Amino acid sequence: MKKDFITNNKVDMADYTRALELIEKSRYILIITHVNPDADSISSALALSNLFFENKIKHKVFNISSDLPSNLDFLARFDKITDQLPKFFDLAISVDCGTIKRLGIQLDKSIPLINFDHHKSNNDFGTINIVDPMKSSTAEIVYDFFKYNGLYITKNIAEALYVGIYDDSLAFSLGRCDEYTFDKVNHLVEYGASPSSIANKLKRRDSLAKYRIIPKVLNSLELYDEGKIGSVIALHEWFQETGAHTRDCEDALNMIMSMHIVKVAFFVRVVDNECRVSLRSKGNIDVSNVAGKFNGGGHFNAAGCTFDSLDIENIRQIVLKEILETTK
Ligand SMILES: [Mn+2]
Repeated sequence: MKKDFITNNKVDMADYTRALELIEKSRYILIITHVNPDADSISSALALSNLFFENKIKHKVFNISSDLPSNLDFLARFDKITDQLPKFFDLAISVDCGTIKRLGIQLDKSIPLINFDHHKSNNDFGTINIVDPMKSSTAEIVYDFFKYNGLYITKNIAEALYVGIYDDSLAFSLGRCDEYTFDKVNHLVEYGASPSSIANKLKRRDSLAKYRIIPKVLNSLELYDEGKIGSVIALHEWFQETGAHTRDCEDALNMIMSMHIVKVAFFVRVVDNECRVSLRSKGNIDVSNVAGKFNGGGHFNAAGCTFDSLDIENIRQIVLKEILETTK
């Protein structure tokens, strides 16, 4: 099992061992999820948190904000995630943080950091770096960490890892999903993750507000370059009018991407007093490069960046120009 289950791995196998050794000798561990956390970051953190809890390893799961995706509330130890830093910790573990900025805090240089991630933009900012951009999700990399070290995957851990892989691969629809991904998912189901129950909890608990704001967002659609490029926006007042959360309109971008003619799409909205841009593409268009031009990052087909300016229409034009440059 140890020999053949990760034959496509870019990670140095010895790092899995080193990471576990470091975990075992630490007195208090801080697991850090990224700013604007997604299912992959939270799930990867909770898989580790459940392992630590079951083995009486002192730790906290931290996010800079207390505003977490509530559809993940069924995962074990979700309610233990905190926005308060402990007074003492002698090991930090970041999960799914593509850049050190994504941690949301500045770590003391003397504290060792284990960096679990799958972003192309990751520049190995940790003491131990377990980074592989070919993986569907960070959860898949955390799964490998469990397997390689012979750690037991409980039902709670299996559920968390399944959620991370399922969500980050857009329900197994992205190119980074391969036979190894399905092999892992198969095992996670054997260990107790229920695909139907998880899909129901993740996808079928939407608010009414979501269906009030999405039509507004879709209505803002503009197409360029004979429909190959699409953009949508969300105005600040739409959130106030509908009571929707920022996360409620994220599906609108996937809807635009589902149109046959659209090859690249982006979404501009104001969140927390800055303009956030999400980019998606199909096939061989690298949107992480576009995001990189504006100090953002991400993956080949899904990336993002932020702007200090709140001028949505202006930012729409700036990003469009960059995409036209990239795709011409
Ligand atoms: Mn991820």
